[in-house]
Amino acid sequence: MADLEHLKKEAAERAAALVTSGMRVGLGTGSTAKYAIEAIGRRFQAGELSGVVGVATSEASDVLARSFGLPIEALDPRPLDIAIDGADEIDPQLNLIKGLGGALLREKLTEVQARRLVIIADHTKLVTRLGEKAPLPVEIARFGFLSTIERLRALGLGGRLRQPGAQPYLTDNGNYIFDAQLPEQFDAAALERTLKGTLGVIETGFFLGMAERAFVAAPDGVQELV
Ligand code: ABF
Repeated sequence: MADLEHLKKEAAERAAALVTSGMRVGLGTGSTAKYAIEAIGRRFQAGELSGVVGVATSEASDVLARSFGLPIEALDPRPLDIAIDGADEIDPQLNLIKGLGGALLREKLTEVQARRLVIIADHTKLVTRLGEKAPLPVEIARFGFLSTIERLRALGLGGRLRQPGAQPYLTDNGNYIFDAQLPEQFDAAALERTLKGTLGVIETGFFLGMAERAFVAAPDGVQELV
């Protein structure tokens, strides 16, 4: 297993160990969250966990969890005991950029209802300020997307529509993603409010003040950040 994969798995297993019987668990998306789902799934199959219910943040995570026999329910207004997910950037206050995996809307809808949001990552995701390495994914409506992108550019945001091939990337919700380049200096909370007030914007990849803790794996061990 490549080094980074090993680190992701270590962080994921620390978080999966927090799941106990009877919990409603938000299941994240991405290559790190995949290890957490597998770890929870193995504990479930071994009979170590009973009565656990998962709420998946993507079709892919839904399929993976079900492959272990884990019961999956749709998101409803009840709180989740815990949600475990990866991130693209983690700042010192545990503010996050998420959404390079494309699941930001379902992740935010799910994780805002979690009593505890536990982030799992390898050390390359740590930054001193958001936007240092990753763009900010902004999910936008397909209808009129070029107009929405103009509105985003008028806010001073560079970046581009996510388009890995001939067609734009389509989210599980049938929307597009604009990967915005953040300026050097910005107020994340203010920018989040502005973006949420911009016509055509459905959700942003800012997860501010949501994470309770993060397990971040480096070659010298797993750090727990709170
Ligand atoms: C999800 O997966 C996303 O919010 C984030 O974009 C991505 C991180 O993926 P990985 O763990 O594969 O780097 O958590």
